[in-house]
Amino acid sequence: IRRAALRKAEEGLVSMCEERARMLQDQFAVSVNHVHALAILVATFHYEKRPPALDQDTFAEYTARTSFERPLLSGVAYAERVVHADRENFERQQGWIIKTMKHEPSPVQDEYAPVIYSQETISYIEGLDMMSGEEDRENILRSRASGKAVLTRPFRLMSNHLGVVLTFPVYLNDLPSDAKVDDRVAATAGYLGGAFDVESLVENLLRQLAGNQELVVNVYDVTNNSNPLVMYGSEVPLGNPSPSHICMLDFGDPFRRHHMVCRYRNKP
Ligand code: WA2
Repeated sequence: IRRAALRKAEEGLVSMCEERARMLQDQFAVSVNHVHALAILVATFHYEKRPPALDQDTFAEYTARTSFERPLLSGVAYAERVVHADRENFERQQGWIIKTMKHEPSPVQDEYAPVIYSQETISYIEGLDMMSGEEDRENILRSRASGKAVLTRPFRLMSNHLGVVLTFPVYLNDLPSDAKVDDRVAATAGYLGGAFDVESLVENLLRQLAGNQELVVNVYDVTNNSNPLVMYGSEVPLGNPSPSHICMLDFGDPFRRHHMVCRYRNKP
């Protein structure tokens, strides 16, 4: 009877973990797909119309009314690529100067990625050079070199919550799928991205599921297998003897690996 109860507990753990991993991966995927559509919206209405048929108010209204399509994102924004030779012109036209993510006037750089459109939920990133933050900068460089959606490692977002940033490149013209990196960089108009507020939005998602009380869920970025990074949940003390189940997660960036670890709060 004891053996049967243990077996049942183990099966419960596996099915609850798989349910959560599937839900998280699905909500992640729909959010990424919608950000992809927003990148196309900016290419179509900002760059393929003269003068641009998009402005901050329109972007803010559209992203607010479609936020239900991006359940795990706390907000989205568009940062334009500005090379140093164009900085003065850009700042004069915008009527403000490019600032760093520490809210200081930006020092001279080869190029910048100031936010020109933002969802109101993250309006605090307006005018900030997203290349001034290490994680955001790496994302920008990797997305424009590949033409694909990319994710940062987990880090403290400007909201002060743990999460990851998603970035899609926007190009000035269509590129063949095998385009060279240099051609991709030269054609780059800017970067459409958003913040996955994993700490609060995944908490919300899990709270709605049956069995939430008895389960401890952690999500890790295991891109570097010998140094797993916590993406969600609290650090589990080393040598925890409680049995666990691991589910692989696919968030769509082949450069990164993630998994979910589930265990019972109290040993069954
Ligand atoms: N968005 C929101 N909060 C953040 C953040 C970010 N990046 N970085 C740190 N906290 C406009 O890749 C382009 C969004 C960056 C996109």
